[in-house]
Amino acid sequence: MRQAGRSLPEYRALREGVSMLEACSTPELVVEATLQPVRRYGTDAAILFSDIVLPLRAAGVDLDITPGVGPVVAKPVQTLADVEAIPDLEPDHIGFVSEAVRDLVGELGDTPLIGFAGAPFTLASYLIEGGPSRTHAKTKAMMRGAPEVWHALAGKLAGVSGAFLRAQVEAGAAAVQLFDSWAGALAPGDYREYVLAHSRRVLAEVAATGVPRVHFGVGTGELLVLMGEAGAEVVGVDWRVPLDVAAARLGPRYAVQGNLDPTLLFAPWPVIEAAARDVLSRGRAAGGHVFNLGHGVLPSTDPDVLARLVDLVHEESRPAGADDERGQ
Ligand code: 1CP
Repeated sequence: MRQAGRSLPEYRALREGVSMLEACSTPELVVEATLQPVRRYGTDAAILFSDIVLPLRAAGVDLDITPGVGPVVAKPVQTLADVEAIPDLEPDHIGFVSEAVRDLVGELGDTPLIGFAGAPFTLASYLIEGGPSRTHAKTKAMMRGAPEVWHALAGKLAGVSGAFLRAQVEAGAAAVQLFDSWAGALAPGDYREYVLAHSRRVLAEVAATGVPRVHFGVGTGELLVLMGEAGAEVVGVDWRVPLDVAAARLGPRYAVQGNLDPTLLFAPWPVIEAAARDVLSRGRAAGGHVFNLGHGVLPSTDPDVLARLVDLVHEESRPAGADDERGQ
């Protein structure tokens, strides 16, 4: 449940007067913000409190996360010289992340920690557009009009994200997720030509460690097979594609993750319950299923509804014969 913390009063209190990137760079705050939703909901895993643009900023790219907007880049990337000016990510740029991960693994005990990174396309879009974009028009213009600049940028970002994932796994993360949130803007042919090889390089960076790799994007129904081919064991699915349909596309080799529509959490409980049961039952068609929302938790979501949802999923997915010690 990405950004589950944002709907919590204890998260808002923790972040009072502290910018997002400052919070992500302070191990004690990272540990506390990561633990808050786990404490409240008893989820089966924690996701590191950080952001996909953090390693870029740590490497020296001038960017910030602006409240109500998202990542904003001071000098958008246009030329090969701009790409070459982006430093590679060195382990000592992100020592504070490694420290937070090590501390968290100690605090979490048996609860696994999921590390993550942004995929080259999604990161490139922020760098080229200068911030969030609805159309990704400049990004696509660079792909088609200056493919050598595009591939240099995506290659550089594959190196940054791969190094970021590796550092988290080396510090103890038990699984990783690669977020290509905006890849759904691409037709499959463009994904294959301009993106797949770069994302494959990121996932390959942690292949030898054996940690499960989740690959997720929004609106990626037509890309699920390609995203699996990029080297994931688990393919994240947003709420638009029923999980049994996703499973039929992917075949039994892959597990799926998802995919309750986050806006459904504003419906009356019986509606939520029926929808969650439907997700669980469709998920049984896949090689494995990690229950999740189809995208991040909206900040105005009622924490009590999330708690009830987690309890329902635990109740429904409890193995036959398990006793009440499950999840302790
Ligand atoms: O749940 C967690 O807190 C986990 C940590 C986490 C993760 C996994 C955050 C904290 N961000 C992310 C990933 C992330 N960041 C993605 C990929 C997942 C997704 O599809 O959303 C993306 C696209 C971003 C970029 C980003 N950072 C946005 C989206 C803006 C846009 O382009 O529309 C926003 C709003 C942020 C800020 C952010 N990151 C995280 C939090 C808690 C916040 C909110 C800011 C705050 O609390 O001040």
